[in-house]
Amino acid sequence: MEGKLYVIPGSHPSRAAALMLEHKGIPYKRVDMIPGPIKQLQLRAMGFPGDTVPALKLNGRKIQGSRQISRALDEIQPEPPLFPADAKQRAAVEEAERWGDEVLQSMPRRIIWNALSRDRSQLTTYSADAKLPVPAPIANRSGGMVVALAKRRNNGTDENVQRDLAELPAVLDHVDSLIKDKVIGGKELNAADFQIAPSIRLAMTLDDLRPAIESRPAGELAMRVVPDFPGHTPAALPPEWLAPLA
Ligand SMILES: N[C@@H](CCC(=O)N[C@@H](CS)C(=O)NCC(=O)O)C(=O)O
Repeated sequence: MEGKLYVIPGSHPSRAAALMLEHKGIPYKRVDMIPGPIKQLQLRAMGFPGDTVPALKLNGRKIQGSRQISRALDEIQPEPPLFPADAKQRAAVEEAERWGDEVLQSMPRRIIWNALSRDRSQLTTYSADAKLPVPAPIANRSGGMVVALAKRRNNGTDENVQRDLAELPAVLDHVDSLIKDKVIGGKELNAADFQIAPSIRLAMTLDDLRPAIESRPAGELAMRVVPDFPGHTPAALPPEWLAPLA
């Protein structure tokens, strides 16, 4: 059994899927794609129902979405599990994973595309470990267009990002409380760890955010689960937007 995992370099849910495959010990080939309309068409042409990554071909199945992938992996290969056997614990992990996907995941995505639209000098650091289907000079030259399209698609407006930054302390408090309640951060990592930690880790690639995160339990968990996330964005956001994080 070998999987084929379609990702965007630096995509945090893509990393979640990769980590879950590695947790299971399922071998896979990673296919790197560039964000934007061509990737969306390619995924549809391959028969995936949606146009986002992660998307996984495994055992004759086409599975798209980080939460669909966690469940499918437990079906295809139950050990080691991604969800606890105990019903109450499972419900807590499922809820944390849902929150990680529906609430947390889009925050660093909006923030980073906004920051990259202000300074994309380090954009290619996010694809440092990737095999992109275009030569590096073309990827460099098309960077401005990729960032503009992704910022728009992900609603990375100034207004949304200022709201995200105002909400970030409460969001980090929630992650810390999930760790304190042992829903995540245990000896055996689960689907919610793999969903939440890459989002926090992506946020930590921004110099604007890292100091507010790294010394918290959330930051420590992110470094434990995803020690080697690629990419670095220098300070780029207006300092007054960062006041809630001080
Ligand atoms: N929440 C879903 C969606 C993931 C998602 O939105 N992925 C982004 C990359 S992080 C994507 O594919 N965006 C489309 C694009 O940039 O073209 C999941 O966890 O699988």
